[in-house]
Amino acid sequence: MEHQNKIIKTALDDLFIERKFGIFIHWGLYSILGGRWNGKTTPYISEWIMLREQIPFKEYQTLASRFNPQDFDAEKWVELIARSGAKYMVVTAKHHEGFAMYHSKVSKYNIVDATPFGRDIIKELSDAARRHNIKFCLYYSHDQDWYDPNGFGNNWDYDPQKQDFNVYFERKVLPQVEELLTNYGEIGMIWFDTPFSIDKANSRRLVDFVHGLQPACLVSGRIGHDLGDFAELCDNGVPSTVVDTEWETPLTMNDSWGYKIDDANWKSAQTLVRYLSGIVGKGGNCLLNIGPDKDGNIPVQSIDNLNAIGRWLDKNGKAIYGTSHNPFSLDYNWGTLTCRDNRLYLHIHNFDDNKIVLKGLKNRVNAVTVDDRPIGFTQSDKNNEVLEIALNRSEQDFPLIVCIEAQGDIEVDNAIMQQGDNSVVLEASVAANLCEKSRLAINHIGATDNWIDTDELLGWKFRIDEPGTFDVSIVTIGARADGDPATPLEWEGGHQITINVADKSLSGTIVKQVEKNNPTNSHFPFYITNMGKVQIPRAGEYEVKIKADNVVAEKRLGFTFRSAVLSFVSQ
Ligand code: FHN
Repeated sequence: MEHQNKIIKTALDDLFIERKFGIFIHWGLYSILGGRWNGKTTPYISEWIMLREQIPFKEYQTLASRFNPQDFDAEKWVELIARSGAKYMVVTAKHHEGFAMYHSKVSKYNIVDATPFGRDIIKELSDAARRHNIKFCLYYSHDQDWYDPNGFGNNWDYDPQKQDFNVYFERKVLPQVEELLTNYGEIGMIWFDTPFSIDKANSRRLVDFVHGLQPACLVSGRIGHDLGDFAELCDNGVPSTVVDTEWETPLTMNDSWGYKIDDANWKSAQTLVRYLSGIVGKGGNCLLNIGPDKDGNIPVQSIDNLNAIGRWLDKNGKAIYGTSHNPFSLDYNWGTLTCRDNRLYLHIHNFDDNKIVLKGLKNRVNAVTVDDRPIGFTQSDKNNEVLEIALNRSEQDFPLIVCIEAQGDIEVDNAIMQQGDNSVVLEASVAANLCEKSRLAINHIGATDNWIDTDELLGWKFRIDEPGTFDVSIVTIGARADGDPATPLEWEGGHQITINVADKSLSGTIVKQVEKNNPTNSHFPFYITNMGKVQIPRAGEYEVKIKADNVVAEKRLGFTFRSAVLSFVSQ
């Protein structure tokens, strides 16, 4: 056991310290449909079309006879992935539709036996990945299988009462996982997903089975029952502050994972680099998705984005690979940080001023550089704590990386302080939970889950150096009550909230007064309620407490609280 733990630790370090950035590939029979069925566009993500449109498996399986992606070229795909700066890739070997994208002896419903194409793309991609030093990993839907009579999820062809998950698990899952871990060389990770029905014993069995076949193969957090080797955050989930364990976020480039003709909601390369930098700053890995089409072509928007990310990483990779997360308790309003040894990398996502303020660095600074060019800075003598860096706004194209070379190992003051614009941000994820019997949890987008009770109480201590008048606002965020990944976000308001700031109480009702772009995650916008003004007349340490006097929970969401913000108005 100890030996096995060591092997896993080495594999985790390789993936989560050194590699940081991977590419997800969703490719299957659903790619032929591109999200359209009977002349209409299926809502949400395209690889769920079989379930969404309740397509009988007998009809759906005929898609296989149309699968002939003549343009597929494993070498070209992997070359692009390598050029993007990604260091690992995860390919769907079998998604929820139940179709194996490799030559399986267990089920004839596979790409070699059931399509005119007849080639094993997993074999071709695994060979190409090895040539390019990309860690090769596989996605396998171990719980949902809408083709197998005993797999989970298909209740339009099969009667769930008559299904026996164990039969599917024994006859399909275990033998197919064995094929995947036996016939394609070293597999870096196996990405299980949607553990909706699997019991703990089977999750455990599958983990042990994987490690028995390949001890260094990591098991994703979505195996079920928290038995994975690392945490998998929700789709497109970016936490608000550092999560101090190995974790990964799967990220879409538009909204769908599988190819979807009518999904034009592409993120720009700049947005994607911000996601990558924001995720790495919080200690995670970014797994960015591409959904090739029925002919084996990667959408041109994805190709352009990957090339642009690669150019950014060529220049700035030192601030990503091999780094550790932001050493401060919060991100700054200008962006995030990473560090290695005595170097701090500032990832500047936005700046309105011509300078950046960094508070709380205890070390003296030797030099500040952008692209190895020294730039001007001042460091106040008092505890070295305020560092101001002069920046030229024209350098704002992409997250700009500023490198601080400090004297000695980085040491920081982790108190919550005012930002450069004198505002104070109090994130739910770093609050003290002051309620003994709390049922609250912080979810993968940094908001409270389960704030339904009125005895919940969160609090923070923070420091004010620039006293004055502040506008107090509360930021909430949407969530998915039923846990269905393929539905839109919901939100609940109408809660009566009291926030006590430096001994002054403000009460109000949570409404969507302002909708604001969430700077680190376009999928989860912020809804802001203004609560009023407070005066903090003197510098010093203060407290904020927040409680709900009444919570509306008709949709079972409750108060999805993300942060309280004190915006500086005047002195
Ligand atoms: O249901 C799947 C979905 O199709 C896609 O594969 C994503 C990727 O993270 N995982 C599930 C939803 O969370």
